[in-house]
Amino acid sequence: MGIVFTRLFSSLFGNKEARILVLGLDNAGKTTILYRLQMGEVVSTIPTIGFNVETLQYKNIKFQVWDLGGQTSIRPYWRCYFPNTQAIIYVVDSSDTDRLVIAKEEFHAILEEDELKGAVVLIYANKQDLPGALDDAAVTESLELHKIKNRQWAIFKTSAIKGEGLFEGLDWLSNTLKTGGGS
Ligand code: G3D
Ligand code: MG
Repeated sequence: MGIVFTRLFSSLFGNKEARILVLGLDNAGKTTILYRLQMGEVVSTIPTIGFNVETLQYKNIKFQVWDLGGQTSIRPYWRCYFPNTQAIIYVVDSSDTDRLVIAKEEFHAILEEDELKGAVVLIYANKQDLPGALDDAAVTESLELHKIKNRQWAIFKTSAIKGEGLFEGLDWLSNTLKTGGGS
């Protein structure tokens, strides 16, 4: 995955600082995906404001990960991480049907953020290896992805544990960013 990633992303943003946010509810598989990219050291910080952010830096591209949901009081601090975000990777536990409504609400709230208006969205319908996992069409419906306006998006079925589907999603993402999305 590391080599694939280098090929797809190394020349993508020139020297411009770029940010890709990896978001979703806790337990969706975000941290697993970050390690799967095998791009180097994942640095975990717990700012005094109290939410954990994992960062993976590859050249001028920062991947930043945190859990959505939970305490509303810390949410304003999320905005520190919004500038220069070209893409959002939204990770869903496709087997956690009880929390899909919350996953949907958190997702649409993030899309409402002004500073993220230009970001391209890649959705990972993760944990496809688990019995009872919803497929991409069902996750599309649950997240009400048809409501997304004025931005490019795509959904991919993944199993972070098995490493399946992640590359296909990143391939779409890099192609979309190359042709001017996420500006
Ligand atoms: P998070 O960072 O979004 O909170 P994690 O999620 O990456 O910590 O993953 C939460 C749990 O889900 C972990 O299990 C992890 O191994 C598991 N997981 C992540 N992706 C997949 C997947 O595609 N399939 C399956 N079956 N499990 C997955 P533990 O047991 O370590 O808590
Ligand atoms: Mg995590």
